[in-house]
Amino acid sequence: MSFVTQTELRGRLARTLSDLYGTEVPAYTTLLDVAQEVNLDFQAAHPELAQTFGSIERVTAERHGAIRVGSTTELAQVASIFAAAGMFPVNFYDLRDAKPNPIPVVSTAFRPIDRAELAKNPFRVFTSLLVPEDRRFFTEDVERALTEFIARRVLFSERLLELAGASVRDGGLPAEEAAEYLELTAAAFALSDDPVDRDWYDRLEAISSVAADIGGVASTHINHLTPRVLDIDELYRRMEGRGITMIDSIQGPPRWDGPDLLLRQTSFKALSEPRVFAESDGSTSAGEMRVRFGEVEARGIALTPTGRSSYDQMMSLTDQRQAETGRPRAEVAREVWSANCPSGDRDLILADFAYFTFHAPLQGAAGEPPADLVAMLDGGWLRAEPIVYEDFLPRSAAGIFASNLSGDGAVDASQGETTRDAEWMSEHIGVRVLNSIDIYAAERQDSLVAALRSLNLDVHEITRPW
Ligand code: OOG
Ligand code: NI
Repeated sequence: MSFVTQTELRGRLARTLSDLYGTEVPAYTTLLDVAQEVNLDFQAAHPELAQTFGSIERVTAERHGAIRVGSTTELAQVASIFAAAGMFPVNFYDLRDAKPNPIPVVSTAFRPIDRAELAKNPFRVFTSLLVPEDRRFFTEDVERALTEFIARRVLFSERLLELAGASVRDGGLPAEEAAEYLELTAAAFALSDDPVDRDWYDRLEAISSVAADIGGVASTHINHLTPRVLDIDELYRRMEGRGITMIDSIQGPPRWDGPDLLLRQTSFKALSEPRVFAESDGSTSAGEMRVRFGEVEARGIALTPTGRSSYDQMMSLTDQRQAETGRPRAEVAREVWSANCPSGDRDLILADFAYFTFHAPLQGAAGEPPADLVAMLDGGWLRAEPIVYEDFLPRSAAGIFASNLSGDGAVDASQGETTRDAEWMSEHIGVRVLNSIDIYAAERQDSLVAALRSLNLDVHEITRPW
């Protein structure tokens, strides 16, 4: 019988969940159509540029999902289900102190790590964990009720966890078991039609709609699935043209004349979905819930710590100038970027602002190579390729959460926070939460060592900007 590798399983998992979500949220299908149109048009107009951040096949199939869970036990199970498809936790995002809307969760994203795996299918899932212990959001009583409710529910069946364990152990699953794994995973992430306890849900919603979405129901679901586009501004216009109201802005860096940095995202509110509620008198009634939405993103180059701190400064400078002048944010941001951001690959490398891989062209330059990285690039001994940003941005994530919330919720800022970090998360889920900077830096270094070796040079013999 044929064997399905973790890589194949991931591709099929992405497709299975995308099909499921399409049946649940029809506007998502419209979004996929428009994203596809935008990508084809962009590719026709700019064939070279279209492949800068990954092959067109990769970009077309690319999705990120978002899910939310209630306890570290549930998160550890999610970690195992995704490890089965070659996806591992990368980065720790704390959204509890996000401004202006704090969200009572900490998050990570499960994704492939290796370049070759990312190229085959980069499916990633932003996964948020509720923090019921955080007193700024939840009183002791609510914490206890939440923890008990969550401990009682079963999100993932024994069988699914067993299959996931087998795939982790064996590097994939026999065909029949792979199909079963996909079916059970899809079922676990489908919107349930079980009645929702009205009083309990409302009690949580008064505190935070995210808390209600996570701990107010007995199952979990895909919150959104996000396709990638090559021109997000064009997508925004076309969606509005189809009568779908987008959120006010595109989160992240602005559109400008220079290179695409990191990640730009925008979203639209999904329509209300019918849900059955269990009332306190024992009756059931039809109701509506509006917790899911559509999101789309465009990806750019990964930034080094230097580039990232400049990015954060440019964002705050933009906030400050916008507050002072009241001018449109996109316009202010463009101005800030033009004045502060390196505007081409060479400058990005020279300022150690962004990550690239280095390659020695087959038809290299003639003569003796110079002992300096930038001079080698200038002289054609080496070629640089940008590394695409595979992760998320906490500020954008909080903005995406917030723009789709039904109410502001209640936060008691006088209470101390509960410490949560990557260490804490790693310990509680039994898998190391990686830092994406280490991954990008290693990739840059390995590519440079290999390229230089093919020119008979040692990496220690040349000077470079970092
Ligand atoms: C996750 C929000 C964050 C993103 O793309 O930054 C996110 C959620 O709503 O559960 O998906
Ligand atoms: Ni998202």
